[in-house]
Amino acid sequence: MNKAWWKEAVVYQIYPRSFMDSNGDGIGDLNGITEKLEYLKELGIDVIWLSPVYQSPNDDNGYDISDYQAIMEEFGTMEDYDRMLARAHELGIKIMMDLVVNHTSDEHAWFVESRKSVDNPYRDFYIWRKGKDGKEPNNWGSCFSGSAWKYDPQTDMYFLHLFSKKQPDLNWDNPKVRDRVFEMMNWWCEKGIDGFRMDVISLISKPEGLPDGIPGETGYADSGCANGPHVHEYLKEMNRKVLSHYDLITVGEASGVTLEEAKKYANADGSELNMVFQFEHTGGGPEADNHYGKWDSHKMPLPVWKKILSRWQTGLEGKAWNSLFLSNHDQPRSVSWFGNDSEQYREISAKMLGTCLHMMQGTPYVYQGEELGMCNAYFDQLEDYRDIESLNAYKELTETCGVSHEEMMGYLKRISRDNARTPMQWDDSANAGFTTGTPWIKVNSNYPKVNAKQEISDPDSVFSYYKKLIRLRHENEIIVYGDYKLLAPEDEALFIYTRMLGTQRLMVLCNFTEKEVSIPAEVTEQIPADAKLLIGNYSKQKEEMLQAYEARVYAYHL
Ligand code: TEU
Ligand code: CA
Repeated sequence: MNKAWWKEAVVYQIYPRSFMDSNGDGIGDLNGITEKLEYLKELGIDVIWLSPVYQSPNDDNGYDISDYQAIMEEFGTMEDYDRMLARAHELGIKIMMDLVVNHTSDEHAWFVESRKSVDNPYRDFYIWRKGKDGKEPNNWGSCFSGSAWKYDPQTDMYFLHLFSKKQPDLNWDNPKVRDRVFEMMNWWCEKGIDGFRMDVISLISKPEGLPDGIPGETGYADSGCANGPHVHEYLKEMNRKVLSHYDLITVGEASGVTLEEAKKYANADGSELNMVFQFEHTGGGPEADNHYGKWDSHKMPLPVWKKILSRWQTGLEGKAWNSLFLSNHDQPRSVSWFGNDSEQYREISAKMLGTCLHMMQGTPYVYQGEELGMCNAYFDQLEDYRDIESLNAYKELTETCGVSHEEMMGYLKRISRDNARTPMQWDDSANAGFTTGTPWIKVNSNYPKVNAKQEISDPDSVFSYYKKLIRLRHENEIIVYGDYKLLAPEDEALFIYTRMLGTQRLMVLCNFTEKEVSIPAEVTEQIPADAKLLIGNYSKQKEEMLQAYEARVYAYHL
């Protein structure tokens, strides 16, 4: 068992735009975060993953960066940043920066130079190609709809953008690009930051010759850039030139990553990253059953979902390290998607989901508001949405795929990224206490009931429950390091697993339905009479039954 602080840590993701507005302009900011650090201390988390706060024209809310060494004006100044970092450190909280280096903004100085002429020194910082028969160089689609190529009349060539037109992809095959990125990373490390979450790092190495792919419903093909030919070589170089010089926590966002690939990215030998985010359990893997990209995806049957998570639990055991998450700023709210956000079951199912995830092996990530059981936004008007992915997809699917307005509004209500981006609900005052001005995106209307102020003082709240989950992880080595084993894999309602460390055992029991379900005999037999109930989301248990969305964790010795 190889111990490491980042294996024992719990990470909290902040989406700054929606966290806390300190100056009434309706936009969350750095001083707002500093104000709320005590709240995070109270929750007990160890690390903050800060979504991008760099200078950006905000085509994709900061994931389009125009200067990596400057702070977005709306968020504050570099002095505000330094104050936030210092205060976090005083409280024993580490800061992990979002590193977005698959692409920059088209307003980044490198791109402004690059597009000027074919012999500009920055030309090869990006991926430029001639058109083919008056059309795009290949049939790749952008993740945000349409072609992944944009024509630039200045030099009569196209540039590649896997995301928006304002997010040109960097050319990682150019050693100068790598050096500039590593230099910038070292600059942040010297400032004293504690780690990096690396945006779509699995996409940085493009396949040789940029070949066409097989087109889908929209006429465009997946780029096939995931886990490209040189990605591991580049990450090893990054590790040598940056990461290995500091004591950092690193996680690669790796859409399209397979278990075999993850063993390389997150190799226990420390040659690349600490861990990756994989997306198979959120519908991004071979088990997904959708055809309009993610939009018409369905909640997977529980046995399939258990199989995926268990494959990652056991597959990386001793070889690499897992990250654990159910939500982030790109996903619907976890209680709305995996649980049940009705008035009756919202709290109980949010606690059950927290239990199911936090008792697994890996480093857990809590997305802001998840600890309150915040729900999807359920916006009724297209005008309420802000997210570029949602707005572009609305246009593409209704205009070229024959999806009706009603159908698309339904998809957005379930899956739009804006569901996770409504303001943090701090209290029951106007705008949930997020801003004294007009919020940049609507506040979820359930804030009078669902808010931090109320939950902090309630020992039975989702917040208090998450606090306990986090404390338990810090106090019990078995939760961090124990081996994992799935029980009753075919059970359609219950997710049951054990954790094993020496003679210690944990038995984790979760009911994913609103029905009462009996616990299989093979499971009850294993739990000795003197087993201790470590945590549970009901005040009264029934011996052989799990109640609606009930979760229990027993601890015992063999
Ligand atoms: O997301 C990467 C990614 O794969 C997204 O396309 C994701 O699949 C989608 O948002 C799910 O709906 C990262 C960031 O997390 C995201 O916010 C950025 O927009 C994107 O990269 C581009 O930087
Ligand atoms: Ca503000």
